[in-house]
Amino acid sequence: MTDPFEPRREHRFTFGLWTVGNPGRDAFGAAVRPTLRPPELVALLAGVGAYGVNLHDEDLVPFGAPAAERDRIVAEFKRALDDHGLRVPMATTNLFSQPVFKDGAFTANDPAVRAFALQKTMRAIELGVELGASTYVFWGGREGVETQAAKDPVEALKRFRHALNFLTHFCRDRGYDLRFALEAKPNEPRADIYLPTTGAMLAFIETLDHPEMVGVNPEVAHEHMAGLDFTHALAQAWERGKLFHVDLNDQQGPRYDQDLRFGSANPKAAFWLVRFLESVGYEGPRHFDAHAYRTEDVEGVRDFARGCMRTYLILRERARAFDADSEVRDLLAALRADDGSQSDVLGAYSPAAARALLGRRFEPAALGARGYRYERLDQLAVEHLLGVR
Ligand code: GLT
Ligand code: MN
Ligand code: MN
Repeated sequence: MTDPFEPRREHRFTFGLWTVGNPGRDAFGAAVRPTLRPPELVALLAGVGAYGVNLHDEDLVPFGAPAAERDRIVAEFKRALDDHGLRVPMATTNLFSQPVFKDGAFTANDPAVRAFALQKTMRAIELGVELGASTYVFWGGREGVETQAAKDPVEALKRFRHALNFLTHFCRDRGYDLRFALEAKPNEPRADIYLPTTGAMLAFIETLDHPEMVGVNPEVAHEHMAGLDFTHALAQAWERGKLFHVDLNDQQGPRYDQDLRFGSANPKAAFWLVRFLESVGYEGPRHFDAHAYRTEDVEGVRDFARGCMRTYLILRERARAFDADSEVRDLLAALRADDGSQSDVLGAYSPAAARALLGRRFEPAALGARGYRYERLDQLAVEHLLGVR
């Protein structure tokens, strides 16, 4: 019998080169795994059933590499992609590792740093387009401060807006069919990062020259670091047609960014978010921005990658079972019941509707006495999640 949770190409799962390629270096210790070369990472991902691989410019081409070396590396990488049938749906720029970006990139105080950040991003966009990417992610890791003395926060927003406008114009000039996806994070590596949540990004997008080109890339861990509900972030983005990409991983509460295996820390939150993505018909890539525990060798990295994808597929099946459960359906039908008696006042505003509403008598005590059966509904979700139903 075939395993229904075996990841396959058609599931469109993707990983960053920096995720499966993470050698386990952290703030307290050195690398614990060999650094695999990009073509080796392509082979590893193909071997576990992934659809694609995403990258920062520097994940592939070392910072400052001469043009001839860049071309050789890119050609070798493309051969590996072809040999293994992997795609590059998303690309991004590393604007955080080099010392030049220690004060940020697009929001840095030094105009030469801001200009260099734009140049580096234009070159990275060219690379992404060459590799066939259709989404370009912006994660402003160092776009923030440790002290409010450092930067005018209003000026910082203007600088960030200028950069994104410049880059959308650049893509249009070049005829690139690329959509930008902005990724929020509240802190780390800066003490406080600008536009710290998906909601903040969504408001900012509307102020751009080409808002239609720009959406979001919410990350589970980042919203959880801010103590927020991830599904709500997804929903707000989806409702505005702005869910261009998603970074799936996990996180234990509001602490440093853990980038844990998807669904490993908070499977219930993962259950709701998978149910959401599947029920609305999200068609973008399911990208895992996570890495294996530092205890793992390369085989453990494969376990990690398979685990992310399997858990997604298992939760998808669990969510379907929950929604097909007749008791769940009955409870939800009761919650959604509407006898139409308020439809005259709950439609669009009109002076007549306002007059009717001001004159209506309600029975708040009776309305307040109702039980909603959310306890039963949630227990049913838990039982589906735990596999006993
Ligand atoms: C970095 C960060 C991620 C971003 C990546 C894209 S790099 O690992 O923590 O959340 O998605 O720049
Ligand atoms: Mn993260
Ligand atoms: Mn991310």
